Parts: sequence; structure tokens; C-alpha cells
Amino acid sequence: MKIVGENMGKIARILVAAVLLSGMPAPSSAQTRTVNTEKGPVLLSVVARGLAQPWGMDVFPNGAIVLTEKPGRLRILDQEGNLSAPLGGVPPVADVGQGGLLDVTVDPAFASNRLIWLAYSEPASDGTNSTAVARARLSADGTTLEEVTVVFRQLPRYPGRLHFGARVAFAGDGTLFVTLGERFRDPWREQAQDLCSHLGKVVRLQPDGTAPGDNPFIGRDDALPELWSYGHRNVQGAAIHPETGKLWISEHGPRGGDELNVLEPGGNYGWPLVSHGVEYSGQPVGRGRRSAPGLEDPVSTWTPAIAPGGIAFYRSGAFPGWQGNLLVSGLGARAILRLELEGEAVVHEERLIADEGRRIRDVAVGPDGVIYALTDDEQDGSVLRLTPGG
Ligand SMILES: [Ca+2]
Repeated sequence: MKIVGENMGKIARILVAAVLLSGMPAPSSAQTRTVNTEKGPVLLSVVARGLAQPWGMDVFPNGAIVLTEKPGRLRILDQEGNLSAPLGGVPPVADVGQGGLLDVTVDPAFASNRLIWLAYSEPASDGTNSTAVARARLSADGTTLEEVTVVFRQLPRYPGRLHFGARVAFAGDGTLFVTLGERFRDPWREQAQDLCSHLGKVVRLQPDGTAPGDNPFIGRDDALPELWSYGHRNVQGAAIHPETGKLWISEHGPRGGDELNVLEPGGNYGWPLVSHGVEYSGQPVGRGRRSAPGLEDPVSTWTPAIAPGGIAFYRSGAFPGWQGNLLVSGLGARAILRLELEGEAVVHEERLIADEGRRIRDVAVGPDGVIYALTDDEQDGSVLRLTPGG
């Protein structure tokens, strides 16, 4: 059967709708094919589709996936490939520009507390918005969020459409990191260097939203206690290194100059004083410097931009050749970047599934070592699965 272009999308949507309405599992086996990588063939499957701008996902202990759709929906994809109806109880989001329902993170103690965490752009009554983080308990039947509690709000608010961040990552000590954008425009973005503003920061919180007593700026009256690092532009990827416990982040640069950073407490990561990229106008950023004393240099940069979304460390025997790698989802790169590391240095890069040509917003690893990726499409976003074999 040869069906091309727009018709294929329409027919696919009708099929997906029919499958969803019938409640039957998605026919994933029919959409599995072999793709080649440097370390051998892998099986690529489409396990869900028809999603509206899926943005973030995480994996439950049983291997099911929870995922966001940017307009404000949260769904669960079970291990058999059944995609749930939108869950109830999701807080209102500002679905404007890059804003909406962004990240979702399963609590490390989900098996006992059923908590999940959401990061989203929160609308305010005066027309402004900002990134907020809420925690909620998943109802016993898995259909609704209960006891939704906002634990963090980025300040100041701004009536903008760009650069919200926003990932949530738990450290091994039970604290959580939240990445926050600098809201893009002058003069707001200058606040990335202002320790009394949440713009362009990574914050570290206790689960109740308060600042841990060992945060780097605790006790200073010229800095917010929740800050962990500053001088960031728009951080959409965050993952804890499984051995060192340090937070690694991916950060959108301007025109070129996307960054991978390893965060030190209290570190200044330079935006908008230094950058490996240039302004969208082509003008230099600041004085055109890439580095300066007192500012932390990135571990790696990409020019032209890859537009990095979520990141995940790979630690599983399922793909033995990828053990210890960092996976980076590339929107602009239209690939999953597989980075081989030596300590904090990137020594090799492979672009996985680049032939698919799909903008990849997030990547996650299941308990069995299976890799999942979200494709960023307005109406036909999908969940991809990579498994060994072929
Ligand atoms: Ca930087």
C-alpha cells in the first residue's frame, strides 16, 4: 500500500482514533523496523502516536510511562501499549508559545507514596506567567491527580511566551532540582546574573519547596536561598550522574552555542555574558567572549545548534555498548545523540535514528534498559521505543 504525505497522516490519525476508541492495544509490532547504529542494529517501534506536542515523560517502577502533552494533558502508556485518556486534576497551564504542561517526574518513592511531579508554565490573573512545580498523588485507579500542591513558583512573572525551562530531577538525597529559563527578552534575560531573581537559574528544593540548609547561597542576604547555579539561558535537559551524583544539564544556546554543563554548587554558567553562539540577529552576545574568568565553561557545545531537549544517562546491560553513555534528545538535530564520556569529557558522539527526521523532545530509559523518546509534533507526536535486536 502506497500512501504518501498528508493523507498518510490523516489515515494514521483515523486508525489511531479507532484503536483508542475501541480500547485495543496499539498495533506496535506492525510499526517496528530495524535501524543501524555504530554498535549494531536496534529495533525501533512507534508505541503511541497522535499526541499533541508531547514534552516530558518518566517511567514508573513497573515500566509504564507517564507523559505530558504541552496543551495541558497528562497520560499513561502502559506496558501493553494502551494509552490512557487524559488524567483528571491537572492544574491550569499557560499554553502559549513554549509554555504549557512541560515536565513530569515520578517520585523516587512512588511505590510507597504514589507521588508525581509536574513542571509547567502557570498563568496568573494579571496576564503574566512563570514556571511552577506541583506535586500530586496519583489516584488508586490511576485516572486522576489528587492533593495537587504547588511547591515552587518562579519569580518574577512576565507576560512572555518563551524560555520556561523546565525539568525536574531528583538527587539521591531526596532533594529536587528544577531548571528555569531566563524568559528570552531584554532586559529580563539579564536577570540570569541576578541572584535575587529565579530567571536563568537552577534551583534545589526540599520536597516541600523550601531550600535545603546546605544550598550554596544559604545565609546570604543578597541571594535567594533556593538557588543552586546561575547564568543559564534555557535548560530543558537535566539528569543526575549515576556515579558522581552531580547534575548534568543541556541548555539551548542562541544561534549556535548549545551547551552541556556539569553543575557545581554556586556556579555561574555565564549567560548572557559569554556564549559560543551569537544572537539570532548575528550580533555577538555581550562583548563576544566565549569564556571569562570566574565563569564555568561548558563540558561540550554544539554549533550549529542541536536544540537539546531532555537527557538521560544509560546504565543497563540491554545495550551493552551504550553503558555509561549520555543520551541527549535533539529537536533541531532530529536525532537522539549518544555521547560517550570519559569522566566529564565527551569523547565520541553518534546521532541515533537521524534518518527518521523527527524532532526529539525527551528521552528516557525504562527499568529493563529499553529507551523511549518523544517526538515533538503539533498533532501527531509519538512515543518511540528502542530495543536490542534486529
Ligand atoms: Ca554557559
